[in-house]
Amino acid sequence: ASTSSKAQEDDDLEFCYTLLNKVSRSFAYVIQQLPLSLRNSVAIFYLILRGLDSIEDDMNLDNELKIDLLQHFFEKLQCDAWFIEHVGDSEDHRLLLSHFYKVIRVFKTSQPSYQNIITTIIRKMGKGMAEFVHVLTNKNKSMCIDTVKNYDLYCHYVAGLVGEGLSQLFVESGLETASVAQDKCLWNSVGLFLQKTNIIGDYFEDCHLTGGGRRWWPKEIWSKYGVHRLEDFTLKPDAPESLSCLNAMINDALRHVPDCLHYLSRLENERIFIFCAIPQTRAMATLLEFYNNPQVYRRKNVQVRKGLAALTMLDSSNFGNVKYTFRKFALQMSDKVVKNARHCVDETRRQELCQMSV
Ligand code: PS7
Ligand code: MN
Ligand code: MN
Ligand code: MN
Ligand code: MN
Ligand code: MN
Repeated sequence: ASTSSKAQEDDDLEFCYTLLNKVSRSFAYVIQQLPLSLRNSVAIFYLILRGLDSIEDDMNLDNELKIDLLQHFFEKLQCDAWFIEHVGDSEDHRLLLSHFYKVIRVFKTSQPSYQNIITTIIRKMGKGMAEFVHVLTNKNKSMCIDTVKNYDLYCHYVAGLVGEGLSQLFVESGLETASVAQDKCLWNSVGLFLQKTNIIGDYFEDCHLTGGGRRWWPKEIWSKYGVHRLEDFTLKPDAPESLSCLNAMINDALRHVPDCLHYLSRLENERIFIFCAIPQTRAMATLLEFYNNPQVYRRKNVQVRKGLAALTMLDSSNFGNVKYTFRKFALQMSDKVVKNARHCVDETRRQELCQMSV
């Protein structure tokens, strides 16, 4: 019996890593960088979050059922055989949810303190996502996030909390000091910077594809730029106002950079540092690519150039390099601002950017 349960454990773990590689090659790569004592638990944390997000993202699911699933998802982590079929917005995501009992079995092999951290984060995130389900709707096309304050709150739920959970895992592993998990402002910013970059880049996909109806850009920002509906920027991607709106969204994301760098400066373990730093430098490179780029309004997946992406991987091994890379990208961005002064109205932010880069 013990050999067969060992075989099942190996099989479950293999399923998890295969799926992780399918759903996110970039996170699969950075998770590989982690010390062994954290690696499997963070990989499982990723898949659990991905499961929860797949429920949130499924636009064919009835909102009442979705709210119920989101709020109770954390309880499923205690049910050995739980899975759900036909939910998820892609084939891989449906595969994950329909075999979720495998993820749960691996989850249960993590140490109890790790399990508690993960469960608490999933409970808080599911509750938070449920509060925002009203924004996700095919029926009322005018629904969107209203204020920047609520935009930050949504991003806190879906990404800031990931920062909290990861920081707690780092501390619990004994590889980082308690200070890493203490400052909400710092771990929250690390998550918000990634999430906002994702939301800016997913404009076309979220507004127009797979049912549309995901409007995460806050009205407080976009309503100043000459459209009545968020999706209308696609009708005039090159208009100066449209580009100014995009730049304003990027400026908003850049608010978090000082806190992100501060968070990174507190990390002591080199492997944990690399895990955290690569997505941050990649996000900064992505924002540089997006700055004043009308393609964001036209199509899905505006990509960072290959060379730039590779550079962020190579350059993320220590704080000095990361600071240097951020400064370089910030300078290139402020170059774009000067060249496109006609499009960019935000002189204050331009000055802030330039100051940040000296
Ligand atoms: C546990 C490594 C390091 C302090 C699945 C990592 C959607 C941008 O859905 O796949 O395709 O548009 O491009 C990652 C903080 C979160 C925030 C968040 C879990 C880092 C589910 C990630 C990642 C905090 C909720 C993926 C924020 O983007 O999105 C682990 C410190 C998952 C992190 C969502 C988004 C991540 C995201 P999609 P992507
Ligand atoms: Mn993705
Ligand atoms: Mn998603
Ligand atoms: Mn989502
Ligand atoms: Mn997205
Ligand atoms: Mn995406």
